[in-house]
Amino acid sequence: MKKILILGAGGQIGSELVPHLRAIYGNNNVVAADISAEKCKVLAEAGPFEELNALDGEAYSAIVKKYNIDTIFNMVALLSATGEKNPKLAWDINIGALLNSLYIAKDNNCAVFTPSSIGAFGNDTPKNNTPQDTLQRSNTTIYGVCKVTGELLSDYYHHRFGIDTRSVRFPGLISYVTMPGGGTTDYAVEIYYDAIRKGAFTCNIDKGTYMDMMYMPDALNAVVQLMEADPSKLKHRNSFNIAAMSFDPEQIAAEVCKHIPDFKMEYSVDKVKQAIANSWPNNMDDTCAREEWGWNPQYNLKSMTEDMLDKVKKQFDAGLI
Ligand code: AKB
Repeated sequence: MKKILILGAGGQIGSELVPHLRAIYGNNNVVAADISAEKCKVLAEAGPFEELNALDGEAYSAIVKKYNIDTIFNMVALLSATGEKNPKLAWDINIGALLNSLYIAKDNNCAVFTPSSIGAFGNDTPKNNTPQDTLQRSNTTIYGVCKVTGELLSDYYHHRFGIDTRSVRFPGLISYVTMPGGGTTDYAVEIYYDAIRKGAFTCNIDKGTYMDMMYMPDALNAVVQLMEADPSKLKHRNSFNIAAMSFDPEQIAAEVCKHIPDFKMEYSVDKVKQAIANSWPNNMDDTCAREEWGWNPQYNLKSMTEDMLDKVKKQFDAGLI
């Protein structure tokens, strides 16, 4: 990875992946691109930035050529709950951006990273210790349909054209820089903000609902580790299960209570999100990622909660939230 392009730079992952990669590979070697320049002011001040609609193949291709890009991170996505409000738009954006990335990668000899998700699994998938290679046929969301399609397309471009495509199935990602938007796992971010702001939280996912979750620093390390992995060691490519922790709302609330003893949580379950959560794994088996490229997460629920509450409290004290 010498010249990197990150699409969707203003999103939850992109906004942290850009500075992470710039710190490793140099500011000028990491080009941030997003449909909204407004969202990316900080990123644009620190290094190259391009305003780009990833569905505009010509403009996208011109940027890849302009900077002599060799690695594309396609982080453009409409998340699971938002996708259900407009499935056609979700398909057009999620698959349109991916197809452009693959076509352009083929023409310019680029590697491509595209995130998949626990959303690539459905009701027929084994819920516990979900295997790397398993049933993905009963997906209940357009987001999931896009993720499965994305995995297949990326593997196809690798086998057919030799494109270096790689991917991980991200759990719900928890972070304090940019809020996620329209995901099923968003409650696990919102709880920390409401705990600091109000000492209380209304949870839209029911108690007893387990999902895989991950703290952003581990997610960023996973991306770099996978993209730097020796290709001869990779038996899989699109996409690796990666796991760090699995909890239900009661467990994260109990962890918050250790720091804010008066914290109160009540439930107002969102039926759409709950149905999606019910169709996803309780916890994934990530043995292949550990064996093929050394995946090894650092954060668990306890250490993540300590750090999240500390960082969100600092934002609150500074009047930023
Ligand atoms: C979502 O909830 O849609 C995402 C995901 C797990 O892919 N956070």
